[in-house]
Amino acid sequence: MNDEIGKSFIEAWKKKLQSRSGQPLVFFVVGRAGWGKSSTVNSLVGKIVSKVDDDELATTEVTDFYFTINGVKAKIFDTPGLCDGTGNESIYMREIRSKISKPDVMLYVTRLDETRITDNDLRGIKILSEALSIKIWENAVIVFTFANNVSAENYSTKLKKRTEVIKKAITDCIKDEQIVLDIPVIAIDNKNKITPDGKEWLGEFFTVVAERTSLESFITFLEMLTSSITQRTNLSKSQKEKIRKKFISAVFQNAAAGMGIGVLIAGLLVSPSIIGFAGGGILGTLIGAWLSKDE
Ligand SMILES: Nc1nc2c(ncn2[C@@H]2O[C@H](COP(=O)(O)OP(=O)(O)OP(=O)(O)O)[C@@H](O)[C@H]2O)c(=O)[nH]1
Ligand SMILES: [Mg+2]
Repeated sequence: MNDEIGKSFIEAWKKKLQSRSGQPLVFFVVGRAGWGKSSTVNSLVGKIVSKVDDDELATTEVTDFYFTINGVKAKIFDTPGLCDGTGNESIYMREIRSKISKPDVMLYVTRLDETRITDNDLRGIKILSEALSIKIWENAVIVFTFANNVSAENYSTKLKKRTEVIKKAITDCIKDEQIVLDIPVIAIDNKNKITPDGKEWLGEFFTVVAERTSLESFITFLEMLTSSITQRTNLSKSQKEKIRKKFISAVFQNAAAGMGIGVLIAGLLVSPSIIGFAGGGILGTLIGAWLSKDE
């Protein structure tokens, strides 16, 4: 049987691995003090990498810190004070512009159990969009924390309303409806495995973040989090399918243009080189998780 697709996949992937060499994955986390930014990052990566505090800090500087998971280095940018109204606009602009390299993904963290949006939130959105360009929203996910503070009866209405409010604020600021329409929204609760609708949120959270992560960094993102996520939750068939598609696109990029993704998927799932991949290590883990046939 012809195994061209499988072989070229492995080859393209190995080339990608060599070219990336040590560049960290860049996460940018934005939101008000105490609204769960650090907890959200910890939930995503399955490890305490960011300090969770109950006290509010009053720094107004862009801070960054590094952590390593599964041999992959990541960098997180945090902007204390940005959405709290404590800082000076021009200082922020300068700080953000000079310190923040283009993030691979941005988490815009806000509480689900809040109702209004304040001038400080608007100001934060405006500063971000001006300092980093409105393109930053193309890699953004809106994360609603404290989901379980909302009752099961009110949950879906609340989620809908809160989404409208936040999206309207971003639209008013960046004046690009399509970009805002495309921003995925997820409700989570860092103190609970399930949200008030009774569903486990971690798999969906991972999937939406993965979908918004830049294509250049996507393989690195998977290398970092695949074993962690598959150990902590079961992804649904459709979540798995989304990751699989992006994984294949990230490996082949333009090389497989012209061949439909459906054809590639079908070929890869039955490819002897993929199925029998004996390299073990990270390649084996990713193939096992994303390129094995669903039961
Ligand atoms: N119930 C509940 N508590 C949360 C949730 N997320 C965070 N917390 C708690 O809220 C407090 C603040 O959380 P952090 O993750 O430190 O918030 P932060 O936005 O990083 O705060 P700063 O770093 O001070 O800006 C901690 O006591 C967390 O345990 C959540 O989803 N649900
Ligand atoms: Mg924090």
